[in-house]
Amino acid sequence: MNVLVLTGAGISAESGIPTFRGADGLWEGHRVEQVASPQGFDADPVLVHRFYNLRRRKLQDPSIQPNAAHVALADFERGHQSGDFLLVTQNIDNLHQRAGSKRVLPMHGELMKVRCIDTGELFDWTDDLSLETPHPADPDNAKLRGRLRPHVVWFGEVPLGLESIERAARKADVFLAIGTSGLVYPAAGIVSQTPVHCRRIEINLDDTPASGAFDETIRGRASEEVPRVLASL
Ligand code: BJW
Repeated sequence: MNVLVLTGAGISAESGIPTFRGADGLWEGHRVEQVASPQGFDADPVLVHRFYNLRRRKLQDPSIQPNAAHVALADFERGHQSGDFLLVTQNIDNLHQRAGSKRVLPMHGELMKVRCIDTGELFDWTDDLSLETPHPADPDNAKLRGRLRPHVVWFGEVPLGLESIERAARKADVFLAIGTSGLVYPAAGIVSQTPVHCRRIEINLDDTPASGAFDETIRGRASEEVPRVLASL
């Protein structure tokens, strides 16, 4: 049985990380596009750096920990011997990895990494980032200051690992979408790449625009429903 899982902000909500489009959506007063697009970054890099700095700091707060849904996915992967497994996450937090998941594909990037705007080189990162941050490759070079950006995929940019995702979708026997609003593409279109025989299961607090594409729609909290559904597979 080949299993493909897609997770979104809802799976981390119960770990204390706010969703994007919920009532308590991130960053009071700022639309997602304002802080998550190359145009937003060009228009106000200080604001965008601040947005990601706050999130990077919060992710390192000891109170933010993987919840039962993250742990259940990691446990399932460990015990899954009879087929392929891939966990595609739209989340830039590292909670799946911290829960012990190995085959994780963070299609919208990773908050704990930064990228050189000029070369694409990646660096692990725990600190704040600013227009003054020295470049780790050449810290004394003043021209390279401010040439780092968060390693995240903004609107209009191509998500990571799309070929691997499509390959996994085409051969999936089970597709599980957890805590995602189904509004952002291409993630929202993965369900339509799965074969006819695939069992498609959506776990979410509410209906989403994608719900109609699923065979089973389970309404409830990820921390309760994910362990239950995985145990039943
Ligand atoms: C719970 C829960 C609990 C809560 N238990 N559930 C018109 C039509 C189609 C597409 C487009 C279009 N116009 C433009 C586009 C493309 C655009 C797009 O999709 N826009 C739409 C908004 C219309 N997409 C792109 O630009 C993408 N790139 C692209 O298309 O490139 C072109 C290309 C593609 C393929 C090949 C070649 C070229 C890039 C998208 C990048 C998205 N980036 C962000 C920011 C990442 C960095 C960061 O985190 O800051 O990704 S935006 C933001 O949305 C973030 C998320 O990963 C993403 C999805 O959000 P998610 O995870 O679904 O969260 P929410 O908050 O929306 O939903 C949470 C859900 O959880 C809710 O449903 C709750 O009910 C539920 N929930 N608690 C269970 N306890």
